[in-house]
Amino acid sequence: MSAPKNSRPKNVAEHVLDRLAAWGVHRFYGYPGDGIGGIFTALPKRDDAEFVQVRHEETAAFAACADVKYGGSPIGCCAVTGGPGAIHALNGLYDAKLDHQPVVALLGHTAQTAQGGGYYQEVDLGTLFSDVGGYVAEVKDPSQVRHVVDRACRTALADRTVAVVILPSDVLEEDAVPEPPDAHGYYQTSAVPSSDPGAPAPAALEAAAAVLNAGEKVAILAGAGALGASTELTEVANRLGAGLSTALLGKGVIDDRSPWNCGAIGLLGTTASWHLMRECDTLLIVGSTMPYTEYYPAPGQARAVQIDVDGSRCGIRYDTDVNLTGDAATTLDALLPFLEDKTDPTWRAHVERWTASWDEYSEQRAHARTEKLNPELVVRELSDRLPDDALVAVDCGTATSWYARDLTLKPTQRGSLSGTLLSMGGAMPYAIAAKTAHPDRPVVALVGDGAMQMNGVNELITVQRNWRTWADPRLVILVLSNDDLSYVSWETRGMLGEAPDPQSQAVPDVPYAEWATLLGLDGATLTERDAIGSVWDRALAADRPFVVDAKVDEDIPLVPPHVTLQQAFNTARSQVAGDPDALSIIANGVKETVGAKARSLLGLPRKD
Ligand SMILES: Cc1ncc(C[n+]2csc(CCOP(=O)(O)OP(=O)(O)O)c2C)c(N)n1
Ligand SMILES: [Mg+2]
Repeated sequence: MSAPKNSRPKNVAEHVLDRLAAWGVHRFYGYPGDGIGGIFTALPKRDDAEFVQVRHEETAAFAACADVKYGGSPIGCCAVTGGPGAIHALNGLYDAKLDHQPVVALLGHTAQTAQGGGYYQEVDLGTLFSDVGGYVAEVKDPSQVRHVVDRACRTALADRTVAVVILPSDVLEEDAVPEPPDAHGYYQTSAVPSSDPGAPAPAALEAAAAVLNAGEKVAILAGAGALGASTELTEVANRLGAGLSTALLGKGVIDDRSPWNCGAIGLLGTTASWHLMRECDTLLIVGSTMPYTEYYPAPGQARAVQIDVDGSRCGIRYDTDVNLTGDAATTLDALLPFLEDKTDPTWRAHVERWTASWDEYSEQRAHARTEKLNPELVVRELSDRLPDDALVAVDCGTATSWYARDLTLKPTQRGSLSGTLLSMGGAMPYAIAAKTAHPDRPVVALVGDGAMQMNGVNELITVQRNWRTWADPRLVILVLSNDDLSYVSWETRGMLGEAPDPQSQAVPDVPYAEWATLLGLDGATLTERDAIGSVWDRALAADRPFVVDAKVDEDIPLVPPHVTLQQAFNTARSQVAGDPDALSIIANGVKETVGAKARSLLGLPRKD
């Protein structure tokens, strides 16, 4: 269609946004710069586009990923300038790639006229993004826009990955070619998403059912791919009399309070999950590629079926017998008619005993007296207070462990984190994305003080700028202030057998609640055990975002569900070899801590 009289034709930037809108992309996280300038002048002219300015391009990319994870947009999008802006965005884009989220990154770039000349900020973006991008293309001619944006969106959705569109600043200003000519070398592409693969063929379902029906002790491992299949998973689990473990990103798919849900698997997992996996005879993996294979059944122990939307992800963690390619809900639903009811309740009864004894043990751990606040108690006290529709954002650190073990979620809630890249600095961008996608839902972020200092204090400025537009202003940020990069301190003790070096591990004490107050937000410093509940209540009833600065003990051991002798020995060695925290670690140890095990291994007297 030709442009109306006296108005200029659309330019490339406007065409890019038109085409993205056709794919349902209406939200843009980003940060401006001259490379991407055309997009930033086109965005405000649209009434179907929302732009969220954050403090750092990495935040924009993390938030674009989290936008999809929290069910905000079908495709996440970030728009950043070339050179330094694009480089900043890389980490968040890798988070999306590794967690299989569809994200399109719009990268500004040096003008075509200057490329190759060593211009300011000129970086070879095509090369730099070739690993993170499942699709990478530079728009050098306006006729490319339609097919490049269409293919970027299609690839992001179909392959659940990152697609990168590089936009030289001068091309963005050129006249658009919305309808490429019907001529050799041009494409007429579609903005209609492809349908999902549907259910596997009956023969494959039958083969899977034969394995599952033959088992007497069935374990299910559910990951991110199972989210959205709560009903189907419950039916299959009940039919099979199975117990269930969740990978970090699958948490909440089944109510954590369900007696057959053994909770988290892996290093940060529960003893119940450890037993489930080590004693089952049959394994059903749904949407998970959790890579710590030592937490799976031993090789040869179980027959196994795997369901994954991407067939290439099946059979890569366990020697599976049948692999079903398909979306979890559709496939489980199609599998049900083939499954026989297991009538023997013995296995379920075992599973329920394991979960009950884990609950008792973790309750004891949370109530163990510690010098400063016990972080497990702080997180545990949130469980019963967490609103039914809450969204939770979690950072990488000990917060991940307390989230996995001590917080109970259910399917109406949703928690997320940088689940495969395990990057620090994810929680605040995720929380911002959660609030932006769902301004009417309460959000809670669990963040370490190291992560808070990495980017959280800055992103509170984004919160301050936007919170008044949220229908429900509640965003509670729990900072686990332990003045330490505690997770790594524990890795140093447990895996390297060395005392952590305060020069690298200690982080400065910062008054986070005061910083929040200074910004016009609310906050409280939490130091007293008896005040934990009332501070949560206050934070969750606040009329604005609230920072809880909890002064927690850094010496709470991260006990793997199955402590190996080597880990325990290494821990003991570091404690005896001059770790200044050794005494309080041991003093803080409840019965089953690494410290206590290590002491007994070394024949040291028990600390009661
Ligand atoms: C970007 C990034 N840098 C470094 C790490 C390694 N790392 C993992 S956890 C952690 C410590 C986190 O410290 P903090 O945020 O204070 O949480 P804590 O473990 O003390 O609760 C570090 C340094 C990482 N995962 N990501
Ligand atoms: Mg810390």
